[in-house]
Amino acid sequence: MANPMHLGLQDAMSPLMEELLYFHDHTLMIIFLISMFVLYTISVLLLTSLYHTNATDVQEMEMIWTILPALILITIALPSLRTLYLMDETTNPCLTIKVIGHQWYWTYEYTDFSQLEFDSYMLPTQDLPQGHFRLLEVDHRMIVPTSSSTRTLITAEDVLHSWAVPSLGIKMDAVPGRLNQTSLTSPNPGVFYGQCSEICGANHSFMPIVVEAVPMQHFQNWLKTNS
Ligand SMILES: *[C@@H]1O[C@H](CO)[C@@H](O)[C@H](O)[C@H]1NC(C)=O
Ligand SMILES: [Cu+2]
Repeated sequence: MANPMHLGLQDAMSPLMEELLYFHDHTLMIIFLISMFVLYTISVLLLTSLYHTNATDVQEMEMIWTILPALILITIALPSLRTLYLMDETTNPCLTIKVIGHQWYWTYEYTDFSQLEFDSYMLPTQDLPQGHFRLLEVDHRMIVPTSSSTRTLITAEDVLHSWAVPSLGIKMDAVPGRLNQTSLTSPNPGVFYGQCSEICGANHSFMPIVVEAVPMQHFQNWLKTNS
């Protein structure tokens, strides 16, 4: 989750989010370099009388300002496409969980090994245990195992919602009548918070998402006792 006064992106808790953070830093550095160069050029032109020369007519200059931006765009496009295709990949997941958005709560369905289905509502502030996060904690968390990747199928029952967990690098639209697929991997145990990210009505801000990653053995015990 984000801490108070948090600037920038959340720490990466999945390999996918690491890739996204790397791409963000890479692109930001290029933007920074271009901005510095433009700022410097403008300053020089303003402070000196360089623009009285006819330097802009030079053929070589024409070549440079065509080829250089093309090269810069390629160094952004290639890592971007790589990450884009990585996000689409679902490599042998160990289970499938169906996530259904409702006005205004989420439903999770585990149907691989047993029939388990539950609703996940936000905990109202007056019921919040000491030390838990207001407007983020839910009554039933989505539990996943740490060892393998999980396939999540995302859809909605009524209107558009969006299932988003920033630290895992996931944001997927939940569209009524359609299924979206993404893979969720958390190598470490932990609790990850997210929120509905598509305006879906009056209680849009009160349908948070909590994903809890636990070791496989714990996950199996949890599944057994709950189904
Ligand atoms: C999910 O599905 C909808 C409609 O099928 C699509 O518009 C959307 O781009 C998909 N992907 C994500 C990442 O939300
Ligand atoms: Cu919603």
